[in-house]
Amino acid sequence: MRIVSLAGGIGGARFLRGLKAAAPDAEITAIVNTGDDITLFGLRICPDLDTVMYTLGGGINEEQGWGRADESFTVKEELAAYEVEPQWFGLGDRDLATHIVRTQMLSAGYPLSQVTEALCARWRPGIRLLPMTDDRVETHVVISDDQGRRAIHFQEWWVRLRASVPAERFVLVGADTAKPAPGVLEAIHDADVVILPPSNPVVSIGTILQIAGVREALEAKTVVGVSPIIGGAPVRGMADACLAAIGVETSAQGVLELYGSALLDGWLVAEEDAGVALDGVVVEARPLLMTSLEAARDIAAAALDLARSLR
Ligand code: GDP
Ligand code: FO1
Ligand code: CA
Ligand code: CA
Repeated sequence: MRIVSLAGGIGGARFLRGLKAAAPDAEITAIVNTGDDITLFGLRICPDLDTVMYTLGGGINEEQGWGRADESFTVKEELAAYEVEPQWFGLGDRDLATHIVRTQMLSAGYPLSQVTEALCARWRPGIRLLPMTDDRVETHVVISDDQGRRAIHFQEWWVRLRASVPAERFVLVGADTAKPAPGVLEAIHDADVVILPPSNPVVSIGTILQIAGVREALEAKTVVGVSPIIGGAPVRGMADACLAAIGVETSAQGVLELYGSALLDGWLVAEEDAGVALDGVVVEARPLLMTSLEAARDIAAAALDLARSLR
């Protein structure tokens, strides 16, 4: 069986780990958001790709959900001693090696998709990781503060401001000319089943859907989504601030309507959200907390079962 899953960072990564366990013989391709990517200190950082790669490769900091296990921050301390900015982004020593290898390969002319494949030769995530695009796209956030109305990088809004300043809108800089990475449309076309994991519907899944041709390719497939919103709140992170910015209610119903019946065929919601409904989409209620690998596996198995029943 060929499975395609879109993915952001933590929610996508934990779901994919469950999916691998639920379908050990399947060929799984993850199409990963790169709108979070940022260049700091001359290094290209791809948080969502790295979160998925480290999580499936056994190198993730499990408690934090991003970054490396057994991490140290000597380089960060040394940069701070030089008073160079930004100091609000936590780059660990082990993690830095990944960014150095990536930046070196990008500078030599390799596209991000090939760089990702090279990094995965070490981590062996057991699935194929594809960046949504090889082109440079970055999510920026329009805010108003004492400096007036301006756009800042998504990481500054998320990490430095913790989404405390309302987002007026998100702009995916570079999206108008970005092409899907090699293999993205082919993987969707060849997939038996497509899954939208419980990733951020605005700045993870919503971003991938903005890449030319992706939404149209998905609409031709059997697509099952898993709600990242349980009982009117994100399980973790600040997806509520992202949904508010685009005028969508933070609820399993709100995200279902945002994705819509042209994209979704099936939608898994948590048991407390039973009653959520939309014409043209089959909704099932299940425990949706990924508290362990087994719990994530059961959610993935339920998504696959629902997809099979809809094909
Ligand atoms: P990020 O890029 O690291 O923010 O990660 P994603 O975009 O992949 O996923 C973030 C979303 O995952 C958040 O909106 C959370 O609500 C959701 N999430 C995290 N853990 C769980 C969980 O255990 N169950 C469900 N249903 N959603 C979760
Ligand atoms: N998230 C934080 O909240 N603080 C950090 O200092 C931070 C550093 C960081 C470094 C590398 C990396 O791959 C991820 C990192 N993240 C950090 C997580 C990440 O940037 C955000 O959670 C996501 O981009 C939102 O999906
Ligand atoms: Ca992300
Ligand atoms: Ca469909």
